[in-house]
Parts: sequence; structure tokens; C-alpha cells
Amino acid sequence: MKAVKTLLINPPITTETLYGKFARGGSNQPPLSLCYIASYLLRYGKDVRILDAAKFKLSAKDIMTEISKYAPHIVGFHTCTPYFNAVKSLASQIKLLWPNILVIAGGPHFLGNPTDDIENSKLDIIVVGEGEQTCLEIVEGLEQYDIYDFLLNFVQSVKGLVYRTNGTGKINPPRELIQDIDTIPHPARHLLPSFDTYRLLLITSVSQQRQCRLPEDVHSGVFFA
Ligand code: B12
Repeated sequence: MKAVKTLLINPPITTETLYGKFARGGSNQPPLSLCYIASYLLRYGKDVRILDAAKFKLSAKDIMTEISKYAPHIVGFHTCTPYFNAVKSLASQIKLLWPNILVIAGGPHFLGNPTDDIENSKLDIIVVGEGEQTCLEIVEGLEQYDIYDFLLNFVQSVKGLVYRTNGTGKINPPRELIQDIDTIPHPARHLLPSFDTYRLLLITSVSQQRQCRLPEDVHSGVFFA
């Protein structure tokens, strides 16, 4: 059984792209979804890192450099609809450079039409719904199988997955929601570089252009000010 390394990436979308001339009012927040998935994998002793490419405004080339340094077996992208084109492009580049890396994605975008998304991208797998348990099962699968066996013989057994067979998207039965949310560890925020540089306010007023700190400011209500 091999040790599987997972790199979770927050795609490089800037507040300028998202908000245009209102960019200064847009927030730049830590990727909570990836922190939750990472904490779940860590609980089970898995090797996982997070790359917040949005926060650092990383280019595709920077991202490829980070991938080559860490040499993960799995690269996973968080995907909201405005990020999907960037995720598709990065997935194509990764598969071209490293066909043996399993490239996966999850997030709210895939509640729409994930079979279409898998057919029109180089993503190997799309995770629909809550990602914690599904991701763990993916890691455990790759510990046992090489990527080709995994995609041929294992993917069908994992709930909440969408995959491709001969170019056609297939969707597995949905994964049940985690009922006892106390079984999910606190998000692995320690995998993010520095909390001080995230900007939490939704609309930063001109007089309040400041960096928010966690957790003190959130608890003291600044987040909602
Ligand atoms: C809080 C929130 C925000 C916050 C913080 C976002 C953040 N970066 O953490 C703020 C206000 C900044 C925000 C901004 C935006 N948001 Co918002 N936001 C939410 C909200 C209310 C909760 C998101 C959340 O934290 N959920 C908790 C986490 C743990 O759940 P999750 O993200 O869904 O992740 C789980 C699964 O999706 C999956 N998963 C997610 N990523 C991955 C990756 C992999 C590899 C895998 C395997 C699984 C996986 O596993 C996770 C754990 O179970 C949702 C609505 C909702 N109720 O979900 C909208 C929502 C996500 N936002 C949305 C949008 C559109 C945006 C913006 C793009 C708006 C805009 N035009 O600017 C921006 C994006 C900014 C950014 N850089 O992220 C949409 C996305 C719709 C879509 N089709 O993609 C949603 C769904 C609201 C809606 N119904 O329209 N948002």
C-alpha cells in the first residue's frame, strides 16, 4: 500500500475578476471547504496540503511549480461556477504534464450538471455534495490501486462521484449527508500560510480599509460590522 499525497487547490481567481471595479469591497477569504476536507484526511493520518492560489495570485506556471515540488498523487480543486473555466484549464495542463496525477474537483458548481462537466473537461473525477468522506475513500482507493485500475475498477463503488467511461459521464448514487457534524474535525486552518493577510469584510468601507484578524475580530463582531 502506497502513501498517497493530496494537494487541495483554491483556484487563482482574483477579486478583480470577480468584482471588477468593486474589487476593493470584495473579500478574500480562507477556503473553508478545503480546510474541512484536509482536516478530515489528517484525522485519518493522510498526507495533505492546501495551496491557496487565489490569495497569492499564483499563475498557472506557479501552480505547476508547486505541484512538481510536492509531487502529489491527487490534485483537488474547489470550484464555484465563476472558477470553472480556470479549473478546466489547470486540469488540462496538469494531465498533460503528469498523466498519473488524479485530478479531482468538488464544490457548489457541480450541483448543476456534473456529467456534462466531466465530459467537457480533463478532470478525472468530480465529487458531488459533501467531500470529506468521499475524499477519504478516494485516497484509500489510490493507496491500493494505480490510477488506471482506480479509474477502471474502483470509482464505481464510491458514492457521490462522477467519472468518465469511454468519454461518457457516469454518476454514482449520492452520498448521504453527514448526520453528526461533530464527527468532522475543525477546519485545518493551520495548513494555510498566514491568517493575517486574509480580508474578511464583505464590504470594506473606505474608512475601514484594514486587515481583519481571526479569531478575535470575528468573535468581537467586526465581521458583521
Ligand atoms: C460563506 C460563503 C461565501 C463567503 C466565503 C467563501 C469562502 N471562500 O469560504 C463569501 C462571502 C466570501 C463568498 C463569496 C462568493 N461566493 Co459564496 N457562499 C458562501 C456560502 C453561504 C457558504 C460556503 C461555505 O463555506 N460552505 C461550507 C463549506 C464547508 O462547504 P462547501 O464550500 O460547499 O464545500 C463542501 C463541498 O462543496 C465539497 N467541496 C468543496 N470544494 C471541494 C473540493 C474538492 C477537491 C472536493 C473533493 C470536495 C469539495 O466538500 C466540502 C466539504 O463538505 C455558500 C452557500 C451555501 N450554503 O453553501 C455561498 C456560495 C458557495 N457562494 C457562491 C458564489 C457564487 C460566490 C462568489 C463567486 C460570488 C461572487 N460573484 O463574487 C464569491 C466567491 C469568492 C471566493 N473567493 O470564494 C455560490 C456558488 C454557486 C455556484 N454555482 O458555484 C453559493 C453556493 C451561493 C449561491 N447559492 O449562489 N461566499
